[in-house]
Amino acid sequence: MGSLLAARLARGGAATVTIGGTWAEGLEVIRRQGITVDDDTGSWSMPVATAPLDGAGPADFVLVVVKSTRTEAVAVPAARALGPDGMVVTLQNGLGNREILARAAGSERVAVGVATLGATLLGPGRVRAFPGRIAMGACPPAARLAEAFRTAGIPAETSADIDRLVWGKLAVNCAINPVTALLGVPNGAVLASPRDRHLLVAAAREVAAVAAARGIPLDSDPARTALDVASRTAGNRSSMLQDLDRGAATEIDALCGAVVAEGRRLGVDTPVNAALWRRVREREGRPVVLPAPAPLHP
Ligand code: KPL
Repeated sequence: MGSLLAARLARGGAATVTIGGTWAEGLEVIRRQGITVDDDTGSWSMPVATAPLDGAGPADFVLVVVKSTRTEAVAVPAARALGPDGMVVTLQNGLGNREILARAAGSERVAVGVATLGATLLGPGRVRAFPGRIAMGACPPAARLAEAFRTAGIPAETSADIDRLVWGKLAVNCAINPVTALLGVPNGAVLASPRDRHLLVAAAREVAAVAAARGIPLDSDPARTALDVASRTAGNRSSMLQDLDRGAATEIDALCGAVVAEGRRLGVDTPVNAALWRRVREREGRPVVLPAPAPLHP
C-alpha cells in the first residue's frame, strides 16, 4: 500500500513524496529505479524519494500504512517526521493503531482513515493495484490530503462519521481474513460452502454488535457487505492468508482479538471472533493468551 500511494501521489504532482521504511532492499530498488505500478491502465513507473525510517521529514503528512503488528515500531519515527503543523494519518486495518500513534504524536495530530484500495506487492519496488477509495476523519488538513489523493486519481473524501467506516471495514476484515487464511483459499472460495458463509456472517455480525455497544451503529448489514466484498474480490488471497503463507505475524490481534477484548469490556459475547482469533494464533505458533483490552479512542 505504501508503494502504491507513494507512486500515485508523486505522479499526481500535488505532493512531494518520500517513502520511508525498514526494508533496505525495497528502498534501494525504489531509490535506483522508482516504483512500478501495474493497474487497469497498464504498467507505469514513477521516481520516488526514499528515506530510512528515522530520516524522513519534516512533513505535512505522514501516512502510516504498515501492518498493525508494526505500528508500535514506527510510531515514534512517524511523530518525529512531522513538520510544525503536520499530521500522522493511519490508513491501517484493525483497532488500536490510532491510540498507539497518539501516544507518540499527540491525539490532536493523528487522523484516522479507511482505505479500500487493494495492493499486492509483486517484489521490491513493484506493486499491483486494485481499485478502491480512501475516507478520512473530517478536519481541514485531511481535506487538503483528500484533495491531493483526488489529484492523484484516487477517489478520496473526508467523513464526519469515520468511526462507522472504520468499524464497517473491521467487520469485513474480521470475517474474510481469518476464514480465508485458515482455509488457505482465495476470498471467493468461502462463498461456495454454507458452513463457511455462516462463519463469515456470524463473525461480521458480532463486530456490528460490539460497534453498537460502543455507540457506533453500522448503517448497512456488515454480513451482507462482507459477502459482497468476498464476491467482488473473489480472486484475491486475503492479506492474512498472504501473511500466513510467508510465515509473518498476522493482524489477528488488531482484528478479531481487539473485537473480543472490546466485547468483553462492553459485555458483548463474541464466540466466533474468539474462535477465529485462537485458531489463527495457533496456526502462527503463537501462545493463545487473550490480548488486554486496548485503550481505544472513546
Ligand atoms: O482487506 C482485505 C484484506 O485482504 O486485508 C480484503 C477486503 C479482505 C480483500 O482481500
